[in-house]
Amino acid sequence: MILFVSDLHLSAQTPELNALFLQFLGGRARAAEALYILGDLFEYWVGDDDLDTPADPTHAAVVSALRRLADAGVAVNVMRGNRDFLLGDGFAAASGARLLPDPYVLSLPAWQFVLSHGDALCTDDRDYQAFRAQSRSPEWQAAFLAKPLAERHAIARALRERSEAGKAQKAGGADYLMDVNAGATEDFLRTHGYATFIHGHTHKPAMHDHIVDGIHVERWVLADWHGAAGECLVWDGERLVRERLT
Ligand SMILES: [Mn+2]
Repeated sequence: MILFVSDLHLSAQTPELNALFLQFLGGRARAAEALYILGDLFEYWVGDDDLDTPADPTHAAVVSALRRLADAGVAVNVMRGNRDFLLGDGFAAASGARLLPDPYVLSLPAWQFVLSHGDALCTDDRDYQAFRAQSRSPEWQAAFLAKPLAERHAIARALRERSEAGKAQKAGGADYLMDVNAGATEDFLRTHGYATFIHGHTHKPAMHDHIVDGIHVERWVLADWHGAAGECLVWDGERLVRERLT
């Protein structure tokens, strides 16, 4: 059995979700052979060295719980999202998780999946894509990570506030900016051999049927975690089923 989650956005401001996720890692997830976290596990990640400063215990608690799950024999896989795109080798070493490239093809004996966070397909949001291109460059990341931690935290806070303001603006009439672009998605499905596509990011959980080049392709959008509830998508070897976590 394989579990998929995304968009938990954990931080010190989400104590209920943090507790729910720790409970999930110590319980439900133990029954799986593998866990795939498809981006935005954390609301922000300003560098792996942040783990050494115990000012905010949330990150350290989650990393230790991932480690315990990995040590229990569950394959833990983490993809970076648009919030925690700076997760690096230090995080991987501490958590026992394998960092996945985005996109990632998951070939199982019975089925083929392609996994992505999903933000790369939101091509209508030109401003975001420009920031994405810039912030994924090694030069930008090296310059950012060279700044003192306190300054990185301040920049991350400012970016979050700007993102929230942008979201409110987009929700007021330009909602399409916050969803994947139809053409880009079709190209993506074609490029990846019409594999079943699982992604998050948009916070619009659904199962979409696509017909691409006459071939039926399923696209499963994971639910974000909010309030006191989360969700995982379960592959039992034959089908995908959503499971609500409270
Ligand atoms: Mn996201």
